[in-house]
Amino acid sequence: SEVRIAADAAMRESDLILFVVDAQHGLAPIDQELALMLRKSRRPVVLVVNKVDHPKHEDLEADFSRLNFDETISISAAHGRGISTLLETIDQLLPKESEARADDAEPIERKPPVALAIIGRPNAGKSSLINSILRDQRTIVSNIPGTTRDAVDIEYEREGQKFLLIDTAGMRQRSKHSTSVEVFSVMRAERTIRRADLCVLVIDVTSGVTSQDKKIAGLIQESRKPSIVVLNKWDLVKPARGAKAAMKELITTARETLFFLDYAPVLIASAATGENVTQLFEMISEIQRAAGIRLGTGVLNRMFRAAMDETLPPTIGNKRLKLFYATQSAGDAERAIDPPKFILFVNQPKLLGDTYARFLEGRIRQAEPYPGLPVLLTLRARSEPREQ
Ligand SMILES: Nc1nc2c(ncn2[C@@H]2O[C@H](COP(=O)(O)OP(=O)(O)OP(=O)(O)O)[C@@H](O)[C@H]2O)c(=O)[nH]1
Ligand SMILES: [Mg+2]
Repeated sequence: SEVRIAADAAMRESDLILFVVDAQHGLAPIDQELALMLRKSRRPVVLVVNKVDHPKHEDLEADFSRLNFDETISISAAHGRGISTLLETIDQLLPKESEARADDAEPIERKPPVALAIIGRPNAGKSSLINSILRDQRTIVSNIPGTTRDAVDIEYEREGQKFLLIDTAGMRQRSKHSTSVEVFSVMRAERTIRRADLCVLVIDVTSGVTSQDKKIAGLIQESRKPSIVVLNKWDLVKPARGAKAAMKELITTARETLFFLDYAPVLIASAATGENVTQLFEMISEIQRAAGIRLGTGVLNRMFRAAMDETLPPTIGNKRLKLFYATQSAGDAERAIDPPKFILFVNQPKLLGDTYARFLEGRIRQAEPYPGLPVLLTLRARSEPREQ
């Protein structure tokens, strides 16, 4: 009866049933019973006669013809006989993707998980921050062992949004005489940054922003990744009075030191007490929301034209950048957080220059601040439109 219950449950969930029987054993009463159930289920069935290890066993199949299934295939699971035929049959009988979908009561909303890379110097409190996040009650946790000894991916869900928290080993300075451990820790961090949707840079506020922190921030900026800076261990420096002002000052100093990562909001928190840890997720959803904001083509072109009239692009030789048309890219729906990307059709892309690129980026941010997000500019060469 256990077999019957299990088979019954499996049948109800299946689009196609592989009914496996044992050729060497021959037709058994349970086979006949199951065959009856399967017919009632009205699902497509392939009768798979297993253990036909040798062509001379093929007549064993005949025994099962009494079960009267249209599709019968003899195989040897142990030796791989008949498997490709079986696969072809499965492929033919399975409902196509679209039909299977129509069956579902409700289409599942596919919100891709946000990969959050937690990076920073050794001892900054990265693992503690993750622990503090997981301590929160609104969490569903499961552990996935990382590919390396000290990089761990943790699945985490909060208010319907899935996250992948990536804990990394502390990034040590790559010195002249760096050990292989140091080199690998940097390489690993770089790889982690690449697969992250958002980088959380954890800084130990008791030591302030060090040159090493700046290096890591530089890696994030160069990879043009969405980012948040967390000044951790606030509990150790929080004054009894004037906490708000102290907080403001620490944030201002950090922003000044990390001026090149100016799009990253700075949060002061304590992994130890849990203070402000919730705010991290408020920031993340704000960044996600901002990533969805698009500037209309009309607005964008008027804005660029005005900016370029006001501050002329630099000249290289006697050439000056000319903008013909700008548009915001449609974006990549597969990415959990997709930074805004603008395509500028110009006379010569190399005439832009870094300073002027930053100026244009600033103008975009005046129209739409895009907190936490890099603003990406892609320049494409177009020949001058000819006068009519
Ligand atoms: N007081 C205080 N201590 C903290 C806080 N966060 C972390 N610590 C302590 O700092 C030390 C380092 O914390 P970890 O979380 O292991 O740091 P980590 O960045 O993961 O370090 P590595 O994995 O070695 O790179 C531990 O002793 C923590 O208890 C905090 O917010 N406040
Ligand atoms: Mg750690």
